[in-house]
Amino acid sequence: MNDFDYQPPSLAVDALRRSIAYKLAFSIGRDPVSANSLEWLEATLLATRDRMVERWLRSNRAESNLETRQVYYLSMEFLIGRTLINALVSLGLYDEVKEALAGLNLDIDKLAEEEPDPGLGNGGLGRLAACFLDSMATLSLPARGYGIRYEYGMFRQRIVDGQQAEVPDNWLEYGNSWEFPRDNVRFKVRFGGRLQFEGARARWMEDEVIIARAFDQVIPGYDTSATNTLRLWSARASNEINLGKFNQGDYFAAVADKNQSENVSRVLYPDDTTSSGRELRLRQEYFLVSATMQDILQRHFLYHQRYDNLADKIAIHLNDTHPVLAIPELMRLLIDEHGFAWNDAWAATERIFSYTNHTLMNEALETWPVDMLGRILPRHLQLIFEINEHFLEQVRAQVPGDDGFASRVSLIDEGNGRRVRMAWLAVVASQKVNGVSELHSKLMVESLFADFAKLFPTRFVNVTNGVTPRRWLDCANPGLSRLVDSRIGKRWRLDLELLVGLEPAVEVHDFIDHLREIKRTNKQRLADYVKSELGIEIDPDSMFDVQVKRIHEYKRQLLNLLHVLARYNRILDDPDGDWVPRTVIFAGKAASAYHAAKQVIRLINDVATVINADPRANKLLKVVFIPNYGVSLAQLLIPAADLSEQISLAGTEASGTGNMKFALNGALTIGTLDGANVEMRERIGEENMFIFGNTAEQVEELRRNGYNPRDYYVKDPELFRLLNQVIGGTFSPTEPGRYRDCFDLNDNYQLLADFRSYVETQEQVDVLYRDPAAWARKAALNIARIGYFSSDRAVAEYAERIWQVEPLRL
Ligand code: 26Y
Repeated sequence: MNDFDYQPPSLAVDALRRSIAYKLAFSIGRDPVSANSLEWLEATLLATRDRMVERWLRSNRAESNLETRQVYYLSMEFLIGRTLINALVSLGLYDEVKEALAGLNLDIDKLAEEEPDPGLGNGGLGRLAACFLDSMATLSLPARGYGIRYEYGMFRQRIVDGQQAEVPDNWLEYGNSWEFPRDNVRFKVRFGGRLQFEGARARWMEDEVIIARAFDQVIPGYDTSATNTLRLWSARASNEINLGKFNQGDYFAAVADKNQSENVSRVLYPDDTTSSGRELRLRQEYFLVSATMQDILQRHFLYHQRYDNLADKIAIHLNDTHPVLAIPELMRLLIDEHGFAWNDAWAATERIFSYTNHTLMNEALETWPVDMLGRILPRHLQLIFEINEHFLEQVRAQVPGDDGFASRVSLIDEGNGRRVRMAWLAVVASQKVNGVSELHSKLMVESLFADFAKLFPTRFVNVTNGVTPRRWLDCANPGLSRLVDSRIGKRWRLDLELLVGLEPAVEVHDFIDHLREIKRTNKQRLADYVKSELGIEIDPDSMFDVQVKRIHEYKRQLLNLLHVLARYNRILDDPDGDWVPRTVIFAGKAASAYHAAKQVIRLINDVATVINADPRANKLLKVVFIPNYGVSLAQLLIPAADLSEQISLAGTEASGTGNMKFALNGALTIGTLDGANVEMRERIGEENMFIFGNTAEQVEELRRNGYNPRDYYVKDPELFRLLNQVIGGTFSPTEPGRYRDCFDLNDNYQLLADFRSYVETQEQVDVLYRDPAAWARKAALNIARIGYFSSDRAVAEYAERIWQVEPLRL
């Protein structure tokens, strides 16, 4: 049987069952009688993959049309999550495969949980890239993603004695059935060495060569035959072994060298928001962009047989500054390899690139020491200097006589041991630069890029983030999806704003009751998980108050914990009070070298130990830290939440995307006016969210006037008491000094300034929760009004305003 020619009957359950069994026998070599669940899963993946491939080939054929302009989305991170269920949902085959597997005595959902979850990203930025891939395919855009096939993704998090322990994530251990290794797609990536000039062209006398090998992953669009590609690069040593050393008899050194070069794609930097500045990271970034740019140029030439129309035919998007070396790499390839004059190469480059900024925080901005860059990438450093010279010449003409301005915008920071400012390079070379929420984009042009906004007033735009409704509602919350279908039909999956059609239903008792039942079922499912993973009983009738995201000071998990402690004290003070039972759930990883964040995890667990064991309180309050947050856990947690904690210091969270996923799943938000929360409030309505705390302007004002956290500490007795408890060791009796330095004296993220307002707002949360129907009605309004925050809308904006690309006609 040839699956490729196999037409509609293959969609039938019976045919699916046969092709799964066929894969089991002929691709895996197993007898159904003795196959284990991993082998059945593998067989199911392969049978599913076959059904994606035909569409994929058709899409690729359509892309080779000479009129088409291609988008390339470059990202050091793609957090795509598990693929099977999402792929089946996209193909419209979920029910059929479920039935086919049931016929083999297998449960599809149990099987699907055995699929490894590739954690090739840290958090929001990587997950956004994955949502965008899904949307680009669904909108039939001619787009490809490029990234690195890290052998080890984000570490797995264990909690040992209350503390985070990092365990390597060997996700490829049992192979990856979704990928197609492209043994014939290989590019050389060079490092080090020296330059020899012939006019404007440089010859790079090579020193070290690494081979980039392509692995392709199919990205199906939903309900369309459009199917895109995510191409991930893996490093291979250029010579299997270093022959020189081998001949000298040093077998060990020869093999060690090979391992050294392959380190480039070994492991993801588990470092969210702080720029780590290590040499291997620079090499990774260059490895991604060099292979990618060579591949892009090769494909372009294959289609067009010329390079002079490059800027008409391709758009390259930089997901943060991490792939910014693509800019000098394109210049290098055009000048040194394809004979472009400098000005022509620059003219093309300036039209090709666009860049998304994801943070304004100083410590997260990438800069590289000039020395290091010159040693590893001499030609690129030299091109960056040239770009800078041209740019500063233009600056001096535009803003004459202001050396301060010129040194501020210079690509080279002369003050700081001489470093290259990667964000500046991205801005200078991009035709568009965007922030990820209205507030963030506004602050971006007022602060970080203020000087550049004067030079290039039309370059800066906003594209508010979005999330894919396929994964975050359809796959994650089948119960709610079915309820929505029953009211407004199924098309919301392709046009999320259709959810407004639910508004009339919020007044319908039956609908609201249904919504509550679904939430209850999702909460029970999570409670079962917590019981089986952690041995902790949580009550699905208590309010599930959830904060899940990377652990970072600016996100203020500690503020959440301060509220927990206030509540605990109040319960102890009045044990017979009429309390609303709550389960406060945390999850998230801390960067492995981020001490303060790791202490937060430890404190959460210490507090949990004390509260959960206290019979005076533990019927009314429980605290759980669920280990190893990632896409899969998010799919379980988010649909089970009643309350979504989005409490970052105003002006620090660029957008947030979890905030959108929670609202889409019918949780109410308690949050500050930060990132996309601001726009959520505009659309959902202030009365349907719990907004508290200082605004970004007030935060700035406090800072300007000399913020003094002590004032709050001494003036607020409740705060005074609980801070003293933490610092004094109430939650760490075996080591009373453990949290002595936990609260940073400067309180850089102004927890204390927002504490009172937060606690008062939490009281209002309780009031509403006592009225389940009123709560559910607001939850329904959140769902009905969240449609704007679809990644389809975001990607359509990119396509039109930034990339100028159109959907493929298939
Ligand atoms: C430099 C390097 C080690 C590094 C690696 C990852 C630096 C930053 C990051 C990740 C940043 C990130 O995830 N940013 C988040 O991007 C989301 C998508 O735009 C936003 O919603 C979120 O507010 C922002 O923190």
